[in-house]
Amino acid sequence: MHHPFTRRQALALPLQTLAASKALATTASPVSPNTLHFGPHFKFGVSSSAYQIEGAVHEDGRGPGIWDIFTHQPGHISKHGNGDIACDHYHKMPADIALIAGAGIKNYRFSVSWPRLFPDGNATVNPRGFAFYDRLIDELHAHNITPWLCLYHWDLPQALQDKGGWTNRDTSARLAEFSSAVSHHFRDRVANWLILNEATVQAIFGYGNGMHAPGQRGRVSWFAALHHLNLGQGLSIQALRANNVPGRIGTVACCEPVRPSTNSEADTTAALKFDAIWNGSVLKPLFHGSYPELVQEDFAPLCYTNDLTNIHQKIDILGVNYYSRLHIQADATNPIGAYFGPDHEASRYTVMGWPIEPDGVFEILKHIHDTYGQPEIFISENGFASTDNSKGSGLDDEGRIAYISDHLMFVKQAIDAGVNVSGYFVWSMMDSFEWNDGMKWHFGLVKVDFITLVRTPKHSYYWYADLIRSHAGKSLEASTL
Ligand code: GCO
Repeated sequence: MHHPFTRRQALALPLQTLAASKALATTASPVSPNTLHFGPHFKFGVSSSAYQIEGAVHEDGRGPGIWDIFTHQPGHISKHGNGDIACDHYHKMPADIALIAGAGIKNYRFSVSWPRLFPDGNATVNPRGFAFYDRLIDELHAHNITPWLCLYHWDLPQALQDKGGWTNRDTSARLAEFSSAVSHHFRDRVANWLILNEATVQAIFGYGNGMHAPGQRGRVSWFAALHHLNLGQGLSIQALRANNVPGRIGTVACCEPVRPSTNSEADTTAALKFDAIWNGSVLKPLFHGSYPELVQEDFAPLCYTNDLTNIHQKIDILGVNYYSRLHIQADATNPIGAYFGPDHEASRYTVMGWPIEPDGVFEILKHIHDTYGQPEIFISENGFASTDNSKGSGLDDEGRIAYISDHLMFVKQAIDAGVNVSGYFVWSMMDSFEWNDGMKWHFGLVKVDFITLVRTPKHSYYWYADLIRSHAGKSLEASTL
């Protein structure tokens, strides 16, 4: 997801606490792969997104996207980072897929870049852009890896932003056209389609507080962006269904339990409102066809006849991105009067200042299951930030192993409690461009040296490979019975 917590870290964590928590985070003892059993059909995977890894932003006919513009304006990104080169995945793709295959990972979630496929944001196709994803998908199949294609992970063509971006209702229809064209092209080779990644994060950070591209601020643009993303998602699902796309269709949302920072009335009210936006304003219209009561007034002027019917679509699978609970306080300077505040509950944090609260994943999974009709869910992102280029090799990432195994244990508990969770994808396959934080934090199972672009698997990569191998063994046993 992203990242409130850059701000929260500044609010909540004095440096000593960070140092101590880092120690705590890295000393928790990881669960051995053999004690985590998910059965032979559970899908382990890794996730990435186009702008964060591809680079090659001016190559082969790609057009400008909102992140290209935003990252090159001063003051937006830590240490002037940008995705111009990122991991140079565009050129190193076969080696990267070989790394995924090397760990025995059978599922890969990636996104396609809209500006690479339709550089002007209109119907003009860039065949060289399609050729890149043709090669990527073929390479995945050659390694027996299932592609999970996400259509939109925040990289809107700048040409559409020039017409208002997600504040413009028309962008919803453009997304549906884009989704239709992409699904038509790859329909025979992609079985898992995910429309959006985290509509709320794009709306809040891109169009609410200006921390992400395109850097817009304000209450009106925040709600407009969120509604139009929801609408674009609904229209895209319909377009894929109309195309009779043979695969499964779903989307990805960042779903995290929200708590008030303190038990004051103001913080409690703020937290309820924030929850209604962060979780409710994506899930409720999708599954129930209405916005949560607390935000209905905010969305009312945006909802044209049939919008909610168009958003309310059946999906086959829901991707849940979970990193930690959100702790919210009243904040008069924020457009909705609520924003990230201190967390008085957590005892461990990642170096990024995000609390480590693995039980929160159980809580949110159970909530979604109970509230929204027991959908099939997979964890589409969960991961641990480190700063591994600063000292040492950065390969001994025991903190990441502990984080992943602790979260998996709570995913398992959710499954045992009846929640239909069919997979778990680590964020991320390799270190990559981390939005407004640039290259400061690293989430990868594989280290990327951003100067030499050399990739080196970390300890967590081997641990994950062992975990997957232990399941493969079980599958063999099962099939010989
Ligand atoms: C997000 C994205 C990822 C992030 C990851 C770590 O949710 O922000 O899906 O692009 O990089 O969540 O912040």
